[in-house]
Amino acid sequence: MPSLLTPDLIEAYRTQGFVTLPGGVGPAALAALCAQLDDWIEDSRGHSENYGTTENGKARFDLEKGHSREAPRLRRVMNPCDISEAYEEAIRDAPFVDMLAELIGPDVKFHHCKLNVKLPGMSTHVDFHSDHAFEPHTNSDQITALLLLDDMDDTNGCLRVIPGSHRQFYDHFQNGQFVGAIDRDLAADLAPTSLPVVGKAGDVCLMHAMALHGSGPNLGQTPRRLFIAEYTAADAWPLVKCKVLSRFTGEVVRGRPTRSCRLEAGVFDLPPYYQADSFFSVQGQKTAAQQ
Ligand SMILES: O=C(O)CCC(=O)C(=O)O
Repeated sequence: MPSLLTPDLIEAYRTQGFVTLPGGVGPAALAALCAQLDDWIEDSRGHSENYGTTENGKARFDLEKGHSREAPRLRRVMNPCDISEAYEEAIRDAPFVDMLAELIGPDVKFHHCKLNVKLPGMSTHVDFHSDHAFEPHTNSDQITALLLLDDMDDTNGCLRVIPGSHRQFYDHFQNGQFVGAIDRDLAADLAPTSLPVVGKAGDVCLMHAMALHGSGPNLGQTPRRLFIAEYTAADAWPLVKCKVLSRFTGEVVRGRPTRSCRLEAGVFDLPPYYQADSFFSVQGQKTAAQQ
């Protein structure tokens, strides 16, 4: 298969820790992903607290505080691939999987996925963190694909990434507690150096799992919906119990399975397992049922 990534893009990924490119998914698949999510948002009107069940007993649908029938605030769907053909197909067959295989492949394993939704008026935001801090592996060939389901820019709370931050480990604990985010003062210092992931629906941002990223609330008039899927090289093995377990966790989606385990040197903290439905609670943001 011809390469989907130019040498410049591969170099940008290595130096900045992320690249954004068009064609992450085709138009028909994009329409199917959006239609499914629209249905779930409609359905959420009938619920007043988190609902649905996932493989590890957490709720599948996570509602922001203030959610109501009139103004739904569905902020996250855990592993949509477990309950929707469109999402199941995407985690295996979307072009973005071939793209990321050029960065961490040829042998690639699926880890988990989720939808992060910020409709206009929602206050959900994401404090700066790395995905590695939540799901560390034996080596850092670990990548997060963030597929834009809507056009995104700073007006509707696009993702922001701190370039070069993937070269070191950052502390995500405060007073001995895992808080799922870096220190607030450090975040304030680093935020001005962050770059926005601006793009059109169908574009994908491929981000190193150690890259620090976050995003503000949606202050605009248009939705901001991201499909987020995490993958590792097949010889990277999880060091902790998966917090967002999918029925497809560990499935090899490109290349071949392996028994080998590749170890990379480094020292970092292992996060605890948490029972909270989503990482928004770990970062201190309330759900619909909490006062
Ligand atoms: O929704 C976003 O802006 C980023 C989401 C994210 O970083 C995450 O869910 O780990």
